[in-house]
Amino acid sequence: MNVTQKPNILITGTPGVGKSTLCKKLAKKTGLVWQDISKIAKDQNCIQEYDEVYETSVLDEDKLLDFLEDEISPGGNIVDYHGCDFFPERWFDVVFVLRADNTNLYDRLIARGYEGKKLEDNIQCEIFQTILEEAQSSYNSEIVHELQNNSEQELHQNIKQIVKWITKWKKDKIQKSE
Ligand code: DAT
Repeated sequence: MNVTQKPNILITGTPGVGKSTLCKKLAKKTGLVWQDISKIAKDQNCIQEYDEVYETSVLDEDKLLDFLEDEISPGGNIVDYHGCDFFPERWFDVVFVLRADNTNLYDRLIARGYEGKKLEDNIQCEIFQTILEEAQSSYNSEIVHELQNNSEQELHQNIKQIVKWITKWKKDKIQKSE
């Protein structure tokens, strides 16, 4: 077994819960590669259409997954996206679902310029814990962890917890290889 293996981590949650902020810091701290799926989809032309009703891009999932496979298979990635049911289950060693209280999320989305249906849909998505349930039904529930991410203090704690998880994962790999 290759003991220099690195895990693949999925960070998911409703838009505005703080995925990009956390992934950027986590990548800097750990050396893992932040894969910002929304940006990659744009850069690699993996947008099928723009959904006018939901004011969101519809991904060409097959094309995106084909592009990502080579990046993901060696390990060492932090994948950041507001959905998680279309990735292959085998890709991820752990899934963290970020959560935020409604009032915090509302303020963050307003600051981002969201309004009307788009704002309401995203707030409802968080209230109904849609992404958490999507993660729990798409992956082994033992690898799915929910993290509250309302404040700088919680962000700091979350990074600490994920770094701790990575350390343990690596230690377990080394022990298994001995
Ligand atoms: P996402 O990538 O999930 O859409 P983001 O990282 O862009 O979210 O963050 C949305 C906004 O919230 C942005 O203005 C930064 C702020 N933010 C992120 N994490 C936070 C935290 N833990 N506490 C307070 N504000 C946070």
